[in-house]
Amino acid sequence: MTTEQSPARTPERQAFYDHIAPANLAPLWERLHSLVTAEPHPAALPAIWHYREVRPHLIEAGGLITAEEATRRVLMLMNPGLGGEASITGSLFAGLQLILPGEIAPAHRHTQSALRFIIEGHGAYTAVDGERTLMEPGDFVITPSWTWHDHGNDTSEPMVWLDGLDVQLVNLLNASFAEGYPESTQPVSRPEGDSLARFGHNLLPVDWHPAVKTSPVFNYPYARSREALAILAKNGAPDPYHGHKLRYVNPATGESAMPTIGTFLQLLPAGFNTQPYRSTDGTVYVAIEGEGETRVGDTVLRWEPRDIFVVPSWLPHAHHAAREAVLFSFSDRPVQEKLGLWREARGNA
Ligand code: 1HN
Repeated sequence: MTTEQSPARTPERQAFYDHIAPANLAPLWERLHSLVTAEPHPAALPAIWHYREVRPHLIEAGGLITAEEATRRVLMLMNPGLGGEASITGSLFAGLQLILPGEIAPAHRHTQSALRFIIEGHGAYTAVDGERTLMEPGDFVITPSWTWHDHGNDTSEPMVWLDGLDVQLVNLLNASFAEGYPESTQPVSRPEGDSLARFGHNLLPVDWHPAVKTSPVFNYPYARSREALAILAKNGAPDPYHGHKLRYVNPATGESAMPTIGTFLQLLPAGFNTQPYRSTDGTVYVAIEGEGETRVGDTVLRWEPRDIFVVPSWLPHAHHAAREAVLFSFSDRPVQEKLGLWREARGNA
């Protein structure tokens, strides 16, 4: 099974392959080694987008097209190893979305799930199924599959967030549906903060049972998550591979907050070096606080706040924090875990 090379392609065999091709047939033995590899060989490359370099391009896009005309004014983060695919890893989409003061990104819904990780600006809103939430830097906001959503910026500053979506997963399975809402914004039917009060305080409404797989909390405010990390960092030693790392959960199930995308927040103390680690879920990171670098295989990615970088599947990586740092990250880990595919390895093994 670990054939590194295909058997020799003799003229007689080649003639046979040509002969059967019109019948939509082909020999597996020519392809086996690339279809079934001994370990993951992601086409995605380690890469980093420095926010100070990307921001001017985003602002430029803001002068070229309105959010309304674009539907979503997003610059996609194109993994340089993926040949122009709209993907940051083999399975996930990432992009930076800009909403200028006074703009609206019109309501629509789709089967792809989206996360927003807020990078810049204060107080623009996203509305999900009749409730608006105001967004602050570091907040993790969810748009569950098939929920109406629109965004708007009633503030005086540009608002930028990172969009993470399971576009490639949904398309692999040919399960994409989408439609526009008849109006540009959906009616607001619940006051701001309603979901957080009902579901975000270690309490659940009596007699409520989850109807969908996505967390009923759709904004995980940074202030609260950050406070948890600060207390952990004060109370004990960091994990050698992860620092102080927490995963965002659906409070109704204990599973990941989104069914297809796992999301994480970790604190690395000043001067801390994590030990080499790898896992099969290619992961997108956002540096929120601090400064440092991540060695991914032979590549060193140097990051500062608001930079976004990607660690492809199964590449050993280690973080170094020059100053106390906080990283947000997301990956397809819940999907791999559900399917029994997820693996990790500690050290250089
Ligand atoms: C989308 O609907 C949004 O709703 C953002 O804000 C990014 C990227 C690909 C496909 C749909 C949004 C998206 C997207």
